[in-house]
Amino acid sequence: MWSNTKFEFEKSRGVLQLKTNRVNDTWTLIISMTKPVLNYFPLRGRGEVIRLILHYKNIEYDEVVTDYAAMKANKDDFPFGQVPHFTDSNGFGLVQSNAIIRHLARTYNLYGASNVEHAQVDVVLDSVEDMRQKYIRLIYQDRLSDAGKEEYARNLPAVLEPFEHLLTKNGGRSFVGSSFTVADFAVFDILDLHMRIMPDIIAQFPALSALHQAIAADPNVAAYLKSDKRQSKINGNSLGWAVAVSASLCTSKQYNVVKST
Ligand SMILES: N[C@@H](CCC(=O)N[C@@H](CS)C(=O)NCC(=O)O)C(=O)O
Repeated sequence: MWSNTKFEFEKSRGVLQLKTNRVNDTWTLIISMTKPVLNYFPLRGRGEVIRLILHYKNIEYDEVVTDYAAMKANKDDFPFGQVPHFTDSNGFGLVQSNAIIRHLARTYNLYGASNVEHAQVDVVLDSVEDMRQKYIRLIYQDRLSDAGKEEYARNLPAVLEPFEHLLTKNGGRSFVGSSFTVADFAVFDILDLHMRIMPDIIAQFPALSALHQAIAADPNVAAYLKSDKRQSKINGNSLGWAVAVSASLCTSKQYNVVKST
């Protein structure tokens, strides 16, 4: 019945239509697909792992810079009054960076190949979150003070050691299974943050350093890292570079720029 039928996809304004060349064919299948949208501040922060995953998978997405007042007023889309907020290609929206990362993992097959591997990915993601909480304290509460940095640097090797061990035990190429999962991107990001403030300590961990290099060398990721799509600001208070830059961005300022990938 369909042997002589030609099919053609046409994409317009986020709608994918499947058309045929059959005479009097009255139907058109419309598959509703929208470009994913990341709503976040114009900085890396908790948006960066999401961006890395999307670029790695070569997924086109739009980026909306958070309008702070609108976010606080919109309890449906931002139930906790915070971003990141992500809308997937089916129009489903959610908050909580780690929920978004797991949703991307399931959507784009970056969650390992079995129940056990999903759990192993979760172990790494939650451990990165523990580490991020420490980093956030250093950046926002201690404001990267010399005393804060000194104590942080003393403890950092013990924090990194379990990551190095897990990665080495799995062969060094990725944390779980034999190819990258979202866990590897989460670790890449937290390492990348630390390489800017304590590069010498990260360099003491060969497997982690090699993973960082391997992810940075992936063609899609490499293109993103050197593109102007990568935010230059790292944190909301602009600390986190070897040299601090000015201007607070994670504040009540309103942003309504729409950046398209
Ligand atoms: N647990 C949340 C934390 C989100 C979060 O801290 N978001 C900050 C972005 S830097 C925010 O929206 N801050 C604005 C506010 O709390 O008013 C997640 O992982 O997404």
